Amino acid sequence: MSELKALLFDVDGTLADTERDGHRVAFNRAFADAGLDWDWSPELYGRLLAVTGGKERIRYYLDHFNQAFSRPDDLDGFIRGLHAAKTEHYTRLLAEGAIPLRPGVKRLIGEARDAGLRLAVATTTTPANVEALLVHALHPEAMSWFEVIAAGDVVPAKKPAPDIYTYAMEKMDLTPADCIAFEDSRNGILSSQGAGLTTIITVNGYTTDDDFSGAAIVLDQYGEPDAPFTVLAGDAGDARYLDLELVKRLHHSH
Ligand code: XBP
Ligand code: MG
Repeated sequence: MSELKALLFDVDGTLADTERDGHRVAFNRAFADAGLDWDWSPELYGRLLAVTGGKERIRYYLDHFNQAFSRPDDLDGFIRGLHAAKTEHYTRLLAEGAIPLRPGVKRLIGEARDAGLRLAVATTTTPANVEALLVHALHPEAMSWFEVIAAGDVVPAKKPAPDIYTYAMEKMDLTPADCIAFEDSRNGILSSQGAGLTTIITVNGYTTDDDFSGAAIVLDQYGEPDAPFTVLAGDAGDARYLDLELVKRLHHSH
């Protein structure tokens, strides 16, 4: 097994709990702006998360949960417009500081930077959303900390397809053995493992019951020295929180 050179992070659910109080709220605001009476409850949104990508999720909603809606002639353009308005609402929410990073994320990224590890993002969300989260929740200069931000429509097949991780590694001229991935969902780990990556999982409210077979470890959070994680599957040895040493150990043994 080669030495660990890079950490590849998913964004939504992994760096921050963005779905329920961020993306969902932004979708609903965009629907209201457009005069639609659609309301995605937290429960319904959990079901819609079966499909990654906001535009794809709107289409999935129409196909499976709102067949009665009379579709405009240009459905693609209609969805694109709604989604652009949703992105405006979402980035504004983040600029207002509505969504913090999950526990331990800032510390772990700091440890990785201090150790000279390379960083990248591999996500299905829109690039503007990644920037809004990194700048407002991590650090004003955080965009420059990430060598590659692989996001959104840059690959046609979103997660669970492996393409976004493969794209990020190609840009960095790295192989899966050089990297480790951080994910929070079934679609996420299907993507990272499909790209050949060892994967560390932190679950969230929407993904606790997901199947994470093959994960290097499944945690409830990265944790902090004074606020330990709970190990849901796998072996953390004596570790109480996810630090770079444990990341390297998991990379080495998987
Ligand atoms: C995240 C997504 C995204 C967001 C919404 O999945 O599926 O679509 O929910 O963002 P993952 P957009 O964490 O697996 O990357 O509306 O910008 O698509
Ligand atoms: Mg995710």
